[in-house]
Amino acid sequence: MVRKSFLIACLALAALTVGIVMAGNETTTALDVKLSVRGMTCADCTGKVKAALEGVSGVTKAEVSLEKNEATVTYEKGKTTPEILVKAVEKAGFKCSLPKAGEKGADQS
Ligand SMILES: [Cu+2]
Repeated sequence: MVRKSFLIACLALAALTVGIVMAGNETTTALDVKLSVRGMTCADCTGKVKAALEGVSGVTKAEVSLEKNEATVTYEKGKTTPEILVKAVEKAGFKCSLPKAGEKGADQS
């Protein structure tokens, strides 16, 4: 009898934990933003821009393209803003600006 109630308690706790984890995932929304970066001339430059962006708290991923003069950044909503990302790139010594069309960064080539 004691064992059965213990098992039920364990199951209830497990269900509760799963519920909390799922609720937690819903609150963190990942956003993507494309930034235009100018002044990069080699792989060393893209590395610096990438490091600068990944150093911003809230950023989960940063990919920098030398060919496109562009950085694609994934960040958690509410933890940072595209403006902060631009400033981080500029602090690293490069020119950076936001795309004209909203946060998503319209696909223009
Ligand atoms: Cu370089």
